[in-house]
Amino acid sequence: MTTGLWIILDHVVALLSIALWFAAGVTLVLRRTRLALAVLVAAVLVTLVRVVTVAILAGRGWWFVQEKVLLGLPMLAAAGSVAVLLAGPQLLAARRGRGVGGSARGVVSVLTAAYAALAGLVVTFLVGYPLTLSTALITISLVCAGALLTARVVAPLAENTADAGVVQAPEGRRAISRRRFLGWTGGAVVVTAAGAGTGLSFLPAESVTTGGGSGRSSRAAVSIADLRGSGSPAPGGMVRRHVLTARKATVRLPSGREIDAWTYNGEVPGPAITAAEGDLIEVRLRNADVEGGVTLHWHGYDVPCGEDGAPGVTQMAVGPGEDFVYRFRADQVGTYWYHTHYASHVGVQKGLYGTLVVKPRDGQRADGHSAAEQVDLTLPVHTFDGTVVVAGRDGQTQHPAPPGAPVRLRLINTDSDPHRIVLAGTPFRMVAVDGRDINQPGEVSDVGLHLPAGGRFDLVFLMPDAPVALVVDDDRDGGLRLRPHADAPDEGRIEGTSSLPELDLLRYGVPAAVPFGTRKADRHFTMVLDRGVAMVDGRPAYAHTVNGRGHPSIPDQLVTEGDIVRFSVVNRSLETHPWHLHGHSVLILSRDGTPSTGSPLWVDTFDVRPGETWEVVFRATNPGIWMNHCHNLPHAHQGMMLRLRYDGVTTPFGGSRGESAGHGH
Ligand SMILES: [Cu+2]
Repeated sequence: MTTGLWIILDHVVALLSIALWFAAGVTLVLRRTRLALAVLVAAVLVTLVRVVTVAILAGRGWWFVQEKVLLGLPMLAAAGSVAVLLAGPQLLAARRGRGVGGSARGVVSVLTAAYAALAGLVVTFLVGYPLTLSTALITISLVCAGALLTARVVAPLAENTADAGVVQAPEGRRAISRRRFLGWTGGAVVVTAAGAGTGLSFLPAESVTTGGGSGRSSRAAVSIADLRGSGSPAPGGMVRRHVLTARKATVRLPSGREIDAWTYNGEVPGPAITAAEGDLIEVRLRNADVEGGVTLHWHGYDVPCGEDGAPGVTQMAVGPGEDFVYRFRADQVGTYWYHTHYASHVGVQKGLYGTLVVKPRDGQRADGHSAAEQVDLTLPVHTFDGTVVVAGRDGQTQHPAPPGAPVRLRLINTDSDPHRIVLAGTPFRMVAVDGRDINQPGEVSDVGLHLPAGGRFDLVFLMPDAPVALVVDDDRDGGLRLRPHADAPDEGRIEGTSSLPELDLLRYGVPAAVPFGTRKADRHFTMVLDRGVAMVDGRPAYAHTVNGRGHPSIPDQLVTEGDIVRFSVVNRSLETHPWHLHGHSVLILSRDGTPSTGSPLWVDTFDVRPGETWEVVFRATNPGIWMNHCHNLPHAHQGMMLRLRYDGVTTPFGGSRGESAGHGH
């Protein structure tokens, strides 16, 4: 069973235990003695089951259980034990016909166990990892406060009925005054602990984490404004000039439907930027009328930091009437894309994106096909108003492809959620992932491909003498069709795609040498992804968090140029998080402890699904301050975003229309 399923099962068992402890308390109050005894036994048993589920989760990683092991379960174990010791004997006696079973103490102790069970689950949902002393103090105080209040409410009720005779006696009165004294003292302790916990939560957090490396800056400061791209192409290369004007426009989809879009040059996707290796790409971005601002981020392309398009970090957002020129050498071959990085959760979805494809200079690919012979389609996958569209800029979803022709499909997921891709009707090879070639990709067929948000897959095959269908999300009516000749039937073999197994990229292709040693890292950062209450852009929110915090309160990760840097990315939440580091590709080492055994897998976006733990590594060779975030863009907007900062690099762009002021990302 996957860790994600164990997380869900543990939540279910926790909910059940809460319900049973409360039911035990209520049946005790109602003096349904037999029922109360049965429910109490059930509550204890389910609590023991919970110990098992938590133990199994602990085996998957400490991150998944820390607050349960250190706070939730001990609290429930303590309160539950007291409840069993106080209420149990009375209930057993009542069952044998002696006494009425539910004393005030018994009721209070059982209900306190219920509060403890509830508090444990609330802490998991609202705070999660890491557990802090502040959280523990506040939680325990609240449970104790609940116990004290319950004692005040329940005790007189119980006494009025069961112990009516005793209360009037002098020793009864002494007991009451002793209880009052204990109540006030307990109340004072609880308020003090809660106050201390609350105070601790306001302590300023670290602003930088060093990942075990040096934190002291010995370097002369470099401004991001000076980390700009090369001014000229490589020998033999040319300058590829573009002007992209961001403006609102009405755009017609392939289906014929018209939508209100935000566009580059009035088109969605924006102009296709293509270049040959060694060319210089120069793009002037203008903003006509997109309020707030726009930028261009070259997704997956390791440009110099000043060209990266991260507002408030590498530049100011380009407001209406303003412009900005990006310039960088096309020295990475492959399939990439560009998009706005300002309020990108809205802008990209509305159409501010386009494709960037760089081909080898000599026209020959590693796979031996001549570039000129290929049917070469660049295909962003984008969802408009709930409809998934797979089409190039011509909007066509039907393409001719002569039998025997080498075909390359460049799939780009421009959405915030993953897509499942099936290529039906031909075997194929996945020759590149995120623009980087796979070593000796084997031929596959009848497999599903999991394309993360922001990710790219290059698929290559020889066109058969029959139609080929590209099916997205198992929707047989959508997607793309290639036809060998005009009178070929429309239908490829597209039935039953949902049952095809998923191709595991960690076992695809053949191992090869990597350019640096990956066993020892100079710095190691762990990012635990979850949901929880956190400050996001200065406001409290039910955020998507990294290590319990939201943007911009997540500490910067500090690296030094040349460092080997390792990330452990852990997903405690129930949603998929496509993790994306700017300015670098990362090498996948393992998923859930299982090492990558196929081709070296270099990616800029990797999907961390619920319960998964990924280990990746990269060498810090591109100085700057780089966004490091979830590429589910609404998640990033709701806090799941931080910065990787090279020692000595500074930014002058932290002011208005920066990241904090405008949620730019
Ligand atoms: Cu996410």
